[in-house]
Amino acid sequence: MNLRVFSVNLCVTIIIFLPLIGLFLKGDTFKSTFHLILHKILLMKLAVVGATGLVGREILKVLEEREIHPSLFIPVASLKSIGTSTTFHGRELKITGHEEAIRLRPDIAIFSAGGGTSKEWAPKYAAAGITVIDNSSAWRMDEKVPLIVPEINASILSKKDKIIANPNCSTIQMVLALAPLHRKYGIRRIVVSTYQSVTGTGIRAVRQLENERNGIKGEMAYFHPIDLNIIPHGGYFLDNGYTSEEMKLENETRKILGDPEIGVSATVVRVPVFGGHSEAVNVEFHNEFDLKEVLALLSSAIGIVIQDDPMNNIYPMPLYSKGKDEVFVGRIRRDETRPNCLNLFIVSDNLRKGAATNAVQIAQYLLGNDLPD
Ligand code: 2RA
Repeated sequence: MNLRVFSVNLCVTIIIFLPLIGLFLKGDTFKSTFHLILHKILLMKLAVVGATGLVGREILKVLEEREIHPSLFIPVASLKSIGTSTTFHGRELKITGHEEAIRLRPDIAIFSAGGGTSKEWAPKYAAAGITVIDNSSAWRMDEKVPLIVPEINASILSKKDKIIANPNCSTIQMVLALAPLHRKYGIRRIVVSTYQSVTGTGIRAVRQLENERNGIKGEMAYFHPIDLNIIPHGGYFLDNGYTSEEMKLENETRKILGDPEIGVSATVVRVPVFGGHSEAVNVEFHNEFDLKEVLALLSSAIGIVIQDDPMNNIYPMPLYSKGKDEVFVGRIRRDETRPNCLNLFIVSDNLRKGAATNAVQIAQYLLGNDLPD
């Protein structure tokens, strides 16, 4: 269906039904419901850039699950996808190009189309007054760009922020679990080894693993076979011997937790799984901790699910995190070799909380809050 026809239909439906809702709701309830509907449904226009990619498709799914119905929804993708279509809330919508998307002036554009596209186009959307939530690494370490995990630091957002960065998947799940512990005990140092799903590399890597499992010779996303293997190489190698993916974990963690003194040492490993990223994390605190209190802090943290009953074989695993929004934490135990040190195992679906869900949560925060100037 044509974008315009879709949005006109939706507006007409809402205008007809609003007075009917008013018959059942009185006074303030009606006013606040009216305001909510007006603000969140009638006025909100949303674009998703990279709508046909692995993360883009997940963003559409998360928006649908959360019953977010923008008055105008603009799926944007690269030149080769223009003219094709995608389905959103059961409606088929044509894929649009950037110029047309900017002309339609969405309130928010969620980008998930790679660093090059974000570098080039995010400033153009922002200059047109559109707030960009960017999933790539293009803007994350820019001092003027907030790097947001809503449960931790959405309160730093202001109306001036026209480009907002979504952190890397492996960072999001780690900091979500560590933030409540950092607030209480102060993190001195983190040593993390990751076991990252092929979905983090993209559709070519998913196909490589599928092909290898099925004995089919096909395109290689990695230099090496990934099935029956693990590859200690995520992103590209830098002069210091670390990979770009490792440095993201190090730098982004410090920025989100707001503490440049935290030491982070990361090793990123790609493993032949589809479901999510796993992380073995060793954390050293400035202050003493009590293990029961650690469990209590994690249990009450929003978005965290504790799976920690090893005697009954209960611990987080990527197979079971797939399609879920939570971050799963288990194997919580003291590092007995050093004071104030804790070990944890942290698992989450990198396409969900690690990308799509976090981006949609940022959009929801923008819509649900009157940001300061
Ligand atoms: C990965 N950097 O390698 C990706 C996801 N953002 O898993």
